[in-house]
Amino acid sequence: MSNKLRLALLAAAAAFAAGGAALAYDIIRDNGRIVKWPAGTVTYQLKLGSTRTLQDGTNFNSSFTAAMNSWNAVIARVQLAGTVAAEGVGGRNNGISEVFFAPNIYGESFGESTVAITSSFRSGEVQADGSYPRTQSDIIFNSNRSWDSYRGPRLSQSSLDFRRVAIHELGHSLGLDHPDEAGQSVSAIMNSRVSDVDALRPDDIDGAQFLYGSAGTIVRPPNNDFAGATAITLLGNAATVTGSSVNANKEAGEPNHAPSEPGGASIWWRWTANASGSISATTAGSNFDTLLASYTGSSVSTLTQLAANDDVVAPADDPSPTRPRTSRISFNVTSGTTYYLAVDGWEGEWGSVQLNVTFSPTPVVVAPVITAQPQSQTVTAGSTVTFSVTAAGSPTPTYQWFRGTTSITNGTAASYTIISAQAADAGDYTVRVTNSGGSVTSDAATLTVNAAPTPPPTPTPTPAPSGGGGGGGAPSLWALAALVAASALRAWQRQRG
Ligand SMILES: [Ca+2]
Ligand SMILES: [Ca+2]
Ligand SMILES: [Ca+2]
Ligand SMILES: [Zn+2]
Repeated sequence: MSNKLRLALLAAAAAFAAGGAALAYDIIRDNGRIVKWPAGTVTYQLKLGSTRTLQDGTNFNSSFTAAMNSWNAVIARVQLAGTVAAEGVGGRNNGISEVFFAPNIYGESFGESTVAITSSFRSGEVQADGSYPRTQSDIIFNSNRSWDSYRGPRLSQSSLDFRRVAIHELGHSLGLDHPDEAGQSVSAIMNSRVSDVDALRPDDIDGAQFLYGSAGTIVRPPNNDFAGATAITLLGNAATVTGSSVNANKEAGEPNHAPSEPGGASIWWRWTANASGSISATTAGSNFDTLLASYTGSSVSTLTQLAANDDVVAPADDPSPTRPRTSRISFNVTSGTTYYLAVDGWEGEWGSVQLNVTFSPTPVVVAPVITAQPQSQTVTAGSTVTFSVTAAGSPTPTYQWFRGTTSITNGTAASYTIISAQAADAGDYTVRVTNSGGSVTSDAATLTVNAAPTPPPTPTPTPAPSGGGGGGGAPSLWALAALVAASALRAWQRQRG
């Protein structure tokens, strides 16, 4: 909402830069002097009309009154008031401050980009504080434009939000100029162009209070400053903390909490990691358009930024005005280090903050340790044999069994079973237990396989069975057992003889 036509006595607006780096507002000056209303009530005649109901339920006169009240809430020596008058166009320098729609500025063109203008007059009597007194302000809204009244992001150029333009023009009437045209990059409703900013920003308030004093002591949030960051305690591995950023501001030297977003109303938390891992943090549940960033460091002007985010859903992914504008970050943490989290508001917005923090510890790696060794066993041929090992470790270990030096296919569990042990299975068994932390091999467990018990001897010696058509290979196991029985019988016969 540019005020391209700076009428007569407001022609000389100079850049203003006083005091600390946080000041960015611009004050209208004339002949080098501040121009402002004398202490008291400033009354405007409201000639906007009350008949049309706007999107937010107001009409133009009541929407303008709300705009006046947003300034009244923050300044002391002057208050703005309205008296509703007949709808119509006001008169230039007629001694009455008037607010109205008109297709031109007392006959002069609005120009292409101007949606409203504030035309002001002053007296030449220099006041005790060195300022000129403002005597009259007319605020003229371009009736060639399409107007409505609503909160939030601007809907379109063809549906201008009357309220934010009224707040802006009242700022001119109070004596504020455009900070962005004075070389500042601060977020402010006093910037020269209509934007998504729909309410006073901290910089606007600072400027108005410079001129008219504060409506009261501003109570900043307890965690407004980096040095006052509130400690977060995790329950388990998560925490949800709440706070208010109302009346928060930005410290000198404070970084931006999202790329290219200056913010302006930050509050701080801190958390000390007692283990390494990663943090995921969101502002879901907050009631305004947040910015969120994490840092390490010991002073606000020397911080190292770890992560920063404006919107969970970027405009490129969802251009709709209702996309979520809370923020989400994640970053790695090291045990023993203190981390700082700043929640700020886009363009200095503020409100109720909810900060949700989730900690994911890095898994601890413990190399495997065998707590119970496999045991040697002596069995009879044909028995079922199970070797077992018990091992601890993280991550959960894997197993590989060996007979001698040969790894056993399928021997990959904590126990290994031989269904029917035979002499050929005899030997030394070991198991190697492995995880990402290392591996350990068990003691050897020896398997001894004895021959199966012989059947009771019979009175008639039984000749050893032949291979019986089984070919010329080694005797079958049954045949081997029979041979053993036969030789035992012969020994017995020798003893008798
Ligand atoms: Ca007038
Ligand atoms: Ca702050
Ligand atoms: Ca955001
Ligand atoms: Zn302007």
